[in-house]
Amino acid sequence: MDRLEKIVLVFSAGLLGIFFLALLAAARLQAIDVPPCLPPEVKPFSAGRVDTLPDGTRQLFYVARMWRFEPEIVEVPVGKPVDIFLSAGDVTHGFYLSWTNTNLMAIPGAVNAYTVKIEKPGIYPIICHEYCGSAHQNMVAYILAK
Ligand SMILES: [Cu+2]
Repeated sequence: MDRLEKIVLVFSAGLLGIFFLALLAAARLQAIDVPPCLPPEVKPFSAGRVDTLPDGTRQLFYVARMWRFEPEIVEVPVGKPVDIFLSAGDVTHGFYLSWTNTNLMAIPGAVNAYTVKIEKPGIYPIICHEYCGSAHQNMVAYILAK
């Protein structure tokens, strides 16, 4: 192997290492994490609801179906963890909570979940980011953080 080839190989491997470390650092700084694995007893559900645990944690159970999210408008407290559970009522949908790291897929037969803490009061739109049919662009819900 030519000396120049070795230098290029080492440089390329080092560059890949730097990119990988930068990716890990960015994920850590942005608090980006993969969604948790849910226990097998958590089954898909067909009606949206809002629960409040004794410690004040809000649990939002969203169902995405053509072409709406259920529940459509939910109020949550600022600065407290909010558990989001998502199920699909018909086809695959997306679930993006604007201005947060919450980005889930609603997949028929599965439940996805994420815990988010909203730090600023405001209106946070939830949009579907997976094309799901002719009225996909109208699929929106809102979280009101107070
Ligand atoms: Cu959609």
